[in-house]
Amino acid sequence: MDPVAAGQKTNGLDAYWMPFTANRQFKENPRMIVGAEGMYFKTSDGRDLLDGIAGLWCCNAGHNRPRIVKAIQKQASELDYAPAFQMGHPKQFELASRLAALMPGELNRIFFTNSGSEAVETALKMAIAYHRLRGEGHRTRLIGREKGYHGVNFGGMSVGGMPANRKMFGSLVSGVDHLRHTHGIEENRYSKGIPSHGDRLADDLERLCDLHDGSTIAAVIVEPLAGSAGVILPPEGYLQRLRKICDKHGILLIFDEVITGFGRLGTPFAVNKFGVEPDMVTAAKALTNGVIPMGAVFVQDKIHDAFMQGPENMVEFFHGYTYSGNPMACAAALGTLDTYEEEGLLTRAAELSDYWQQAVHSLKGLPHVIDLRNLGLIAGIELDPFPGAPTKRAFDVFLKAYEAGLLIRTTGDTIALSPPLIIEKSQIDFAFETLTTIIKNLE
Ligand code: PXG
Ligand code: PLP
Repeated sequence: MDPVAAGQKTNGLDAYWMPFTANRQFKENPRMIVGAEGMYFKTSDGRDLLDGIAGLWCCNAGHNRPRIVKAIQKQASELDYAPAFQMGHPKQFELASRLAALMPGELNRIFFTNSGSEAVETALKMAIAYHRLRGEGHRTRLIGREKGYHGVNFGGMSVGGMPANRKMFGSLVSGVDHLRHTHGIEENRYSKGIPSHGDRLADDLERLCDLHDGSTIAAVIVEPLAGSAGVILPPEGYLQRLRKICDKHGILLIFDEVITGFGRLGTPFAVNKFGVEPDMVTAAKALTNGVIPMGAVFVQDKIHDAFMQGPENMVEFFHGYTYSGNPMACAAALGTLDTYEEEGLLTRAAELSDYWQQAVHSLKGLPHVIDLRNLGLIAGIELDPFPGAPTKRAFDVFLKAYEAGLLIRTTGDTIALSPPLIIEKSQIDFAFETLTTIIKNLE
């Protein structure tokens, strides 16, 4: 190939097929990030962008944090990789113990994956196998919820409830059904924090137990607070009610805490916030501050123990990833936990949440704003869709915010905010002043 063409091939934008991106639109007018520090990204045109979304809900300690950087550098020079199967390295065990200590109750066993999607697949497989090991092999159904997001692999996509993420991919995993979502309850509009109406939507699980017979259901998986579909909160008492119905029918409850984990709601996990203990918790993202891919499943002792039977020389769970408990990921996670601990970040959102809530609700009454939702350091700003062009209005805000030095995320016509937990009040002010100006001037 001639060198000019080869240069174009390696330096151009064509080769990279970007995930969850409008590729053609992006490549017409690329938005490139070339650096990051603390609360800010640096763009290729030399501007600072306030990170209003912690990367993709993952950089809870902000960017380029020294503890994490050093941990990775040291790990790379000591042990780059160790086989994940039938071999171990000390940091896997140290990390699992520290994670178990963070989580209340019986959620003491940790299985490592490389993403939230893989954590979900792992938890679903564990649930079905657990019942089989206990002589209830007929419990194979999985229940998710409308508008749920559990990653993009087949299990998570099947229990997930975002139509665009499902419709192109055939018949998905069989034996899956969905609870009704908790979005759009008129009485909850503009509620501050946890909304008071709608806990009875949990009773929808009774409907599915009637339909399928509860004894055929292995597990229910929900996000305690649904992030991807537009910051949808659990009504007061809803998660408690779901727990009760699961117990009544012998169904495992899985909380997908890929977004809510690691301080996002002002407590280490949503489990602490709501005082409801599920049988398993999936996590990822902020586990390593987003720096190296890693996910984890927190499993109650009883589930783990059910697998520990049969001959001791046999593999107990035929499942795992080449990079489960990868040394670099473990080092990054340990550096991350150190940072969270030293800076009190797992509870900092609770200290800021009143200020945050006030800032969020200061947008009430602006044109096109039809709902505002908040919890911990999360906000959902729902806009009236542009007639005939859903998603356009929110995406316009995204583009204008980017120009004005603020990175936000949009899903449908909802703006989602979820900044690093190190954010200062003055930066919260900047974010909401910027959004106010943009929204006021929308078409
Ligand atoms: N479960 C939940 C609850 C999530 O939020 C996943 C699983 C999948 O994790 P991985 O690591 O496989 O991406 C997620 C991820 C958005 C957005 O725009 C949300 C996610 C990922 C990317 C973008 O809201 N959530
Ligand atoms: N595909 C092939 C051919 C493999 O050999 C493996 C792992 O050995 C995988 C997929 C799964 O890869 P991973 O363990 O990174 O998920």
